[in-house]
Amino acid sequence: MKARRTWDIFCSVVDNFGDIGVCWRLARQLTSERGQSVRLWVNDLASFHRLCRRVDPARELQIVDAVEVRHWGVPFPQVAPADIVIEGFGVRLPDAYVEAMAARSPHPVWINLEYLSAESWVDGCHGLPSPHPGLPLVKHFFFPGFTFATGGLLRESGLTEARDAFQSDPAAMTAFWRSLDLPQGGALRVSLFCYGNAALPALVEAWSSDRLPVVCIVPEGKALTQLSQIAGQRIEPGSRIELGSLSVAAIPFLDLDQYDRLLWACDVNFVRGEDSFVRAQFAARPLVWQAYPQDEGAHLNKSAAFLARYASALGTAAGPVYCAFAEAWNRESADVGKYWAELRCHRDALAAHARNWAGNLAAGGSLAIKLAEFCEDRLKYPVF
Ligand code: TRH
Repeated sequence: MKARRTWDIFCSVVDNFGDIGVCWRLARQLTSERGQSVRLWVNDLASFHRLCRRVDPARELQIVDAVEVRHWGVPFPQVAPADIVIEGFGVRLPDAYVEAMAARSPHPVWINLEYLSAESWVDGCHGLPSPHPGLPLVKHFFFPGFTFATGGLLRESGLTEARDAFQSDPAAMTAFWRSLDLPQGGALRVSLFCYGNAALPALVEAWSSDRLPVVCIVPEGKALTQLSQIAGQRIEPGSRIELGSLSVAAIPFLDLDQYDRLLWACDVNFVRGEDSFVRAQFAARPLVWQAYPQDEGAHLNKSAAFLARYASALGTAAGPVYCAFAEAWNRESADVGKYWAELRCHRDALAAHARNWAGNLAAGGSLAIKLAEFCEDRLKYPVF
């Protein structure tokens, strides 16, 4: 019998969607699969609403999928801290709340949920404690990752079955494309979710002049804005433009579960950041990842670490060209245009590999379950 613990998850949306995507997935899974009592504090409910339409941006307190969703405003209300406190991605907790944590008996388990990286140092840092400099509290670092020594990846139970059922059901696929007002069949379907990328014009050029027709499906956002600039015309969500062999289909920003279906339905997915990156891997379709651009090229190390893992089983033909393309995409180099024609010749190998990769991802374990167990151990055997 699992203990029903209370959780406070703190999420600060800065300028993108990954933080709330991850925190929302975690909150949902802890309640639905572990029966936990979760309160999710979010500073920006409007961004949250774009991922989950049932969230009302105007409400300070609401219950969504059994999660208590609270607006994280200023001043922060006086509340009793939960058994387990999660700060999403190093966000700073309200001072009064931290003081209340120190005054509580027993002290809450305090976790900093970190960003995902495939770099090997993560294995040694996952789970490390960091004592508070002035209060009797210890924070633990919890790292998602690809090996069993890390916290694993967020994966709800039933994900593989739901994906396989969708991908093997032509009627479901047709209904999905119809819901987006897009016809089915014919061209290679590519979804595009990226940061502004100086390599995009070269990729668009390669797609438009290729003999293989490509439909590029782009949710509203930075990629669509850049595509509009490249095309020299504003492309509205719901509209479609033709550029030689390339057809650009602009769609609205989808909610989280519909976005999953887009990843499941496309032949290739360009993704970014953290959460879409993970979901594209679980989609079992070839992916190209753009790491969140950081100063001094730290994102290039992240991309290289992932490629070293991902491409190792791709074989000597497809592996090098896949890596060359993905590196060029992250370096924002026009070389992507040069590599595209070669890359798409390896479509079958890439598709087979994506399927195997998705199957092997379970090796690192399920993040929500590992996190719940990690916290339960610390509640049973507290440090202070
Ligand atoms: O939005 P992001 O760029 O978020 C990033 C990353 O988390 C990064 O690590 C962090 O440092 C930075 O923010 C501040 O990319 P990410 O992580 O893929 O998050 C996008 C979320 O949006 C993901 O949960 C999927 C969701 N999404 C939809 O729900 N519908 C859509 O149509 C699209 C395109 C995305």
